[in-house]
Amino acid sequence: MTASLRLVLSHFWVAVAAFGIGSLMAVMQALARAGVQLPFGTASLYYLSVTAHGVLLALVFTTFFIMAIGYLVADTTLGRIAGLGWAWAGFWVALVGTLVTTIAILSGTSTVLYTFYPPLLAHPAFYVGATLLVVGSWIWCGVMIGSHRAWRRGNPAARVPLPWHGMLATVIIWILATTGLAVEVVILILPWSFGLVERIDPIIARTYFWWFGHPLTYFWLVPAYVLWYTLIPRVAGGKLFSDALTRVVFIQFILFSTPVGLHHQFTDPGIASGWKLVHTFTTYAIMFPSLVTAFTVIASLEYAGRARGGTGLFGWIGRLPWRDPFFASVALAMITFALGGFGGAINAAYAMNAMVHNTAWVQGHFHLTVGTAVTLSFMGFSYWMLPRVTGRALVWPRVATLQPYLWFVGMQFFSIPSHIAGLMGMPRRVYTGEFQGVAAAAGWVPLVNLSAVGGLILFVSALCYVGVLVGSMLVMERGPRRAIEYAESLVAPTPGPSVWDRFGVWTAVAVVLIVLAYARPLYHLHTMARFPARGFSPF
Ligand code: HAS
Ligand code: CU
Repeated sequence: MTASLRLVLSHFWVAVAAFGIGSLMAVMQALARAGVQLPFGTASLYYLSVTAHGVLLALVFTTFFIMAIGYLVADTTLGRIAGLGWAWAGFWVALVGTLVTTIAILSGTSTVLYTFYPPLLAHPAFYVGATLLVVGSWIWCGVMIGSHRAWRRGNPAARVPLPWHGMLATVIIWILATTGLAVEVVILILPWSFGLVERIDPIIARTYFWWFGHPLTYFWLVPAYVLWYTLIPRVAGGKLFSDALTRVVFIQFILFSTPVGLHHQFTDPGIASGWKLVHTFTTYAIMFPSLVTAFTVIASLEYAGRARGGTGLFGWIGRLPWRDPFFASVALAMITFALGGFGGAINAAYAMNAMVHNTAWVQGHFHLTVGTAVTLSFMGFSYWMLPRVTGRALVWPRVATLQPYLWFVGMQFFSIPSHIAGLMGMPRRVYTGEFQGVAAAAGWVPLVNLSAVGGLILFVSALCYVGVLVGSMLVMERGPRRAIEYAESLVAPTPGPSVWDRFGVWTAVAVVLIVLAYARPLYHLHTMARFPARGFSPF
């Protein structure tokens, strides 16, 4: 195996391990919330578990998986990863950070959930570890940009390969996003957690957090889109409908991912409502590339279905390779995302947000989006990638075929009742295990129980996923490696760099948009009389 592929696999296995542990926490939480008596059935252990679940899945699994995709795409499209030594350094820094944060959580001193909102106070090790994870990912960004530069020097007149175009957009989104996080953690949280300053301003901290938190979701989504656009049309037996539209989509994500974060703070005081409304509008702008994606990817699938003999208005759908685990994963992820995106539009509407904010609706929303649109795409990709990188076939192909369907069904059971319970007023992040038998919560109980059934199905699916991957490594012999090939475009891209390849210019425009969206509200927050809080931990 080449050195580059070893790097890809190392990131991949850390992601799978984080996924496995995070899933175990998830099923226990779903059962505990339904009032099933578990040995750890206390509120403090419940919140500890939710913290570990959120950090390991939303932050660790995604980041390591995306770094793996990035290196694989660099290796297979540019033919290089420039600076392997740096890449390994980044890997170890991120891994050590992950371990430090995980230990801090498991020690019971850092039950602050994955958003770590002050004044909830964690052990300093929690923040130091999280910082190292981000620093490791920055090194990844540096290696990715270095690889791009090296490739560009050797190929001044070439078009940026499409999968790489998407991954480079991911890198830029991540750098813009984590700037806000760096301000929050380095300037506000670390000095406070080490006791150097006594108080912290929760709203200012949250504002920097959501500068980071929203583009974080597109840092997850864009690599999934890279798989949808540049691999799935080929897996389905067709071609990508439009290379040009795809590039426009990736650039739009660079532009509009960040200046939207106030849509998480519609109910926060101290931010003028006019600015909140501005962020509603920019949020609707960032829905546009996803609508284009729905169009382009479905058009590509229709082309594939017809190439496979499908006729009539819908006859092509049945002809698609629904037994292929990668295809099925992405198709089910897309169907789920149609629902999740619809919910997102409701969240983003300034006035309607009041109906759903801080209710179980929100956890329903993000399990459809990051928990399925992204995660299920990554799972399917694992089945496609592992045999190609290791030369080992999948050990139980039928289990791999069934697994995405289980995830899909489990997630509908989990998420749809969560949405309904949210509309009925059930708060999010509340240990409902203690609500059983409470009259005011009576309406929620059947919905929480349905969610628990979903949690069990999801857990079986997660076991199948990890089992097939680990089993393939243990049982299957190494064979010849199959080539990694990307989808062709129906219309060949125009040769030579175009305006969509001008990443520097687009990044500069994105910075201007961030300044326009945030300068005034942040200036206002920093200059008005504030009443910062002492840190506390309820557990
Ligand atoms: Fe969100 C809260 C708005 C997308 C993740 N979101 C969250 C939180 C997370 C999250 C984690 O405006 C909770 C944060 C917390 O802990 O407090 N979200 C949106 C909007 C979109 C959106 C407008 N979210 C995502 C994605 C995520 C994600 C993607 C992760 C990956 N979200 C919000 C808002 C909140 C929020 C508010 C705050 C709520 C509150 O009050 O706290 C949009 O990007 C969605 C665009 C998507 C579409 C769908 C396109 C459909 C496609 C597939 C079509 C396929 C079909 C069938 C039809 C417009 C591409 C295929 C057919 C075949 C045959 C295969
Ligand atoms: Cu958001």
